[in-house]
This record gives sequence, C-alpha cells and structure tokens, in this order.
Amino acid sequence: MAKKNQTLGEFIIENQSAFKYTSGELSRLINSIRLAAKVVNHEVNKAGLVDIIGAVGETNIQGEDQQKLDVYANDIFIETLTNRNIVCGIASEEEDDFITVNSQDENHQNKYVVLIDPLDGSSNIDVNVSVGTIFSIYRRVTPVGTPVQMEDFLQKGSQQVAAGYVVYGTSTMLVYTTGHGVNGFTLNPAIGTFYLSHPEMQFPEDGKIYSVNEGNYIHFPQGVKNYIKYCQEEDGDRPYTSRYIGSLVSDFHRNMIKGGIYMYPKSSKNFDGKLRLLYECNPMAFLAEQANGKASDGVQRILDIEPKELHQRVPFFCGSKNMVEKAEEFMRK
Ligand code: AHM
Ligand code: MG
Repeated sequence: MAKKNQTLGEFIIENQSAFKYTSGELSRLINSIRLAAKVVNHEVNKAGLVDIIGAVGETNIQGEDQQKLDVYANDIFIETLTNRNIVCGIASEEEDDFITVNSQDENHQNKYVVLIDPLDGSSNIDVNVSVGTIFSIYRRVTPVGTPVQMEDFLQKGSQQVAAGYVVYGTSTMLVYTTGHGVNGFTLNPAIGTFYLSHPEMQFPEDGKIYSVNEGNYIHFPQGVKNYIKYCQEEDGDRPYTSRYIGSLVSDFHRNMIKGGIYMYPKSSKNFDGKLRLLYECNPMAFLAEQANGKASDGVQRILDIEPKELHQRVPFFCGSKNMVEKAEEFMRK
C-alpha cells in the first residue's frame, strides 16, 4: 500500500515482493534509474547558466568540456546501468544500435533490457521548458548466459515489466509502474531524496484538454481534423482547452492529472507520425493503461503492436479513456 511521504527507496523495497520474479534485480535497476535521474536533474537545472559556465562544445572555466544535454543524459543513464552491472542490454534514442552490456565476470547473467529516451523534448532546453526521460524495461527472451539479441528489444509493449518517466519541471518527479498502478515521487532537491507525492495516479475518464501540434493540421488525416473540430465545437462541456508544450512527458503528466488527450497523428509529411514506439509510446502506453487511461495508434492498442525495428515510429493517441475512444471513433469514420 502506497504511503504518502515514503521515500522512493523505501517504496521499492516494500513493494519488491509484488514483482513476479523477486531476485531483487528489478529493484536494483529502478534504483539505478533513480540515481541517474538525480545526476541528470542536477545538470538540467544548470542549463540556463550556459552564458556563465560555457556553451556546448566549449571548455568551461574549470577546464571541463560542455556537452549537449541530451548526449550527457544518454551517457549518464548508460554509464549508471552499465557500471552497476544490472542489465544485459540497453537501447536508446541516441544510439543507432542496441548496446550489449558485457558482464564478463557474470557471463551475461543479467535478465533485463532497458530502452530509454534519455532527454525527450530536448529542443525545449534552450527556452527553460520542462523536458523528461522515458524508460521501458523488459525481461530478455533469449537464454541467460548468452549475449543479448535484437529480439530481446523487439517485444510487444504488453510484455513490459516496468516503465516510467522523469519530468524535470518546476519540480522534478519520477513516475513509474511495475504493473501495479502508477506512483509519482517528487525530488526534494535540498537533500536529493524522492518522496511519494502522487500515490496511485489515475487519468480522469473524461477530460477537457487536447494536446496536438496544430501547426500540422492541414497535413492530418480527415478523421483527426474532424476530431479536432469536435474538440473546438460549442456543445455541452466543449469547447475543450488546447494545451501543447511539445514535450511528451510534460503533456502526458499534465493530462494524467487534469484529464486530457495527447495526439501525434500520422500526416502527409510523416506517414508513421513522429514518436518512437519502443522508448516513447510503449512506456507511456503502459503507464496510461495502469492509470486507467488508454493509448492507441488510432486503430490498434499500442501495447499490441509487434515491433519490427528499434527506432520504429507510430501515430500516438493517449490519455483519458473516453477521449481516446472518441478520437478513434472519428478516425474509423
Ligand atoms: P524528441 O525525441 O526529438 O525530443 O521528439 C519528441 C518530442 C515529444 O516530446 C513532443 O511531444 C514532440 O516531439 C513534439 O514534436 P513537434 O515539435 O513536431 O510538435
Ligand atoms: Mg524523444
């Protein structure tokens, strides 16, 4: 049972027995993500000081090279997961291929793979808007003791054992699920501890917010255009409010708390939409379903899609159940 003000560390230990396999490996893995999140948070918070501490590609006054934040976040997550010898493989938005974690001393004994988008929405960094990290965790399907294979990463979203995100916002939060609901933890930056602040998070069944990049409107399929017009019509609780940060994690987080739908449809410019199935849509879809919401590509449940490649893109409609169903209804017409 989630208790408010519990620390994330305590929560992980207390809930370990709820996992299907209780070797403690998944707990250690979530603990490493917690650690990497704190390190990245520290760096993200300094981003505005770029004129003072030096820009990307420059050497700062202490003689340190300044790195682009998405590259930095990628390195931190990979380093943390690799050094602690916890996973057998990692795939990242920042890497063309998956990384085999070569645990020589343990001979590929690790059972989990992690897929991450280390810094989603990173174009927002320059303007001091919230960004996030998204992660997705699976048990490998190939035998332990052998190097990890592509098929370990190309699993359907329904096979995820855990997923979550970190939002580096007005406060920094880590929100995750292991298939037993969704819990949100807020970082107290003064002491570097995450506390349970949002136990058992749920999407309201209905919402009043729609989030979509309307600049792409003329390129959207007719069903999507009609749904957007429906959102804008005066009728009952409509028109809805439009809110689009352009940072998936933040848009999702707000919609989960307030009720809403996030959409990144296909368009005549991007036939498969923009977002990546494995490390953006699947983890968000798992969280959405665990929080009583829904996620679809417009036709099909996201978590049922059979992945074909690591960086595959899919159209994405995610949020309050009744809103996603309504959008699907428009797209079927
Ligand atoms: P990124 O992984 O390159 O940061 O792109 C993903 C982001 C999402 O966070 C956001 O919702 C979307 O791209 C915004 O795209 P657009 O600017 O096309 O509306
Ligand atoms: Mg991304």
